[in-house]
Amino acid sequence: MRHNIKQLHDDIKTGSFLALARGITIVENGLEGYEWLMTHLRENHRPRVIGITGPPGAGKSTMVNALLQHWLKENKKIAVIAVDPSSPFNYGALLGDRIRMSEFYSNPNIFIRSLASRGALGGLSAKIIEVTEVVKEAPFDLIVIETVGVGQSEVEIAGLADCTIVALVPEAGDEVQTLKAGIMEIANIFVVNKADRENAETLYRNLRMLAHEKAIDGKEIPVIKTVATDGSGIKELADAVACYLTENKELPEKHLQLLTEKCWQLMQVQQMKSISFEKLKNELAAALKSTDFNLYAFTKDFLGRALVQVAE
Ligand SMILES: Nc1nc2c(ncn2[C@@H]2O[C@H](COP(=O)(O)OP(=O)(O)OP(=O)(O)O)[C@@H](O)[C@H]2O)c(=O)[nH]1
Ligand SMILES: [Mg+2]
Repeated sequence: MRHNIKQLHDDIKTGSFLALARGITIVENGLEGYEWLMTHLRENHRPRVIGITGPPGAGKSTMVNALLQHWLKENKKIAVIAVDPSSPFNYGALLGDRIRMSEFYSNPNIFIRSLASRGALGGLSAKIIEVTEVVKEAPFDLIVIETVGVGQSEVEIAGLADCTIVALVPEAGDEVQTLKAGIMEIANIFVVNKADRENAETLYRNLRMLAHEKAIDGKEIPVIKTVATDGSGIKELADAVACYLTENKELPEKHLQLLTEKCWQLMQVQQMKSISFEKLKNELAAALKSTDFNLYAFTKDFLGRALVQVAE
């Protein structure tokens, strides 16, 4: 088994899409080889990650589609991870995604994978960090992650991405003033998509004003108008992304936050492995017989002994 997973890892590194797809499945489902793979990833191999988030139906997939066409002309090799919205209302759009992106399925420079956002209530798929780490092993120039901007996911994607694009549509024009502070914080580039619609100009102006107010050291977040369906503004968007990535080579502070949280979770999982439910139950049953039983003192004592075992 160890040999097989090592071979799979080597094949991922040399660019086999088949191996990558298999690797993702292993990681997503915690199959045999999962731990070996996760502990053998190269930390410093980092294709840049671009996050695209925004409300349902803002045109994110259409935009990714248009960006792919642009990047393909530059001979780039790209992976797209689409995190499926779990809401049944998005099911139709989901099928739409498949159809729109299907023209790329046979392209040797484009790898597309959908992930279910199961489990993580309103947030990104619990496995998205691991899956991204595996995709980073493959020789891509860029990795694009599309998520629906609801709840926690926008914040998480900012931790995962080197550059976060927040896509908004004219329908949101009047709401910009009330936009959640969170979305302002995570956007590295704003896109006003569906610029062919009425009120696009209002949203654009409002965002520019907001970007001006929130400028850091005189640097404003770029706001770009696009019509993803006909490709207008896509070149400008791709240029803005390239420019941002060139100017920001360091890991974003939010990435450290995300990794710390992840590390914390991994430690919890690791720690809990040393705790047998049966043993806990038996010891608890015995301790309960004592007249001075105290659950909190018992827990502290039990955990202390379990941790000593982990350390050993
Ligand atoms: N008029 C117009 N329609 C657009 C534009 N971009 C996308 N659309 C349409 O908007 C609809 C939703 O587009 P998607 O790309 O599926 O949007 P999405 O943000 O990926 O949607 P979810 O993934 O479900 O959140 C589709 O019918 C698109 O054809 C645009 O610039 N102008
Ligand atoms: Mg989509």
